[in-house]
Amino acid sequence: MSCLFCRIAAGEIPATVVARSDGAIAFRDLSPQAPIHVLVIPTEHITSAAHLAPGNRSPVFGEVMALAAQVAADLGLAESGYRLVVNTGKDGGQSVDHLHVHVLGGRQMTWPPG
Ligand code: DGP
Repeated sequence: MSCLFCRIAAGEIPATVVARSDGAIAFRDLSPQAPIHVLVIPTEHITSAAHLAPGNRSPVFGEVMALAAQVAADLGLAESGYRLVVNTGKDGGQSVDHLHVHVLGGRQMTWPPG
């Protein structure tokens, strides 16, 4: 298995896991860009948001988004707010080719993003 996040999901590479659900796993980002920075991934390999086919893939992404919201709430971000980011492809700044949602919080976010 060569995909980094597949290996994290399989427990082959250590990560600080903060939550799991059926089909998704959440763990701390190795290089945090905010006081709270968690990645939420589907346990099955999906390369990017661009690879979500209409219909059959939607439940998986729904599971990922539901876990992202749960993690944000569990980490105390529900009231203050937070940002969910899905970098997609080269221009989107995606560096790991396994779909992931960044959960960023604990500081005021700025707009536009860089
Ligand atoms: P992106 O640039 O959107 O593809 O985000 C990839 C993120 O993955 C980036 O914020 C750093 C994080 N990351 C890369 N390698 C590892 C790792 O081995 N463990 C963890 N926990 N995070 C990683």
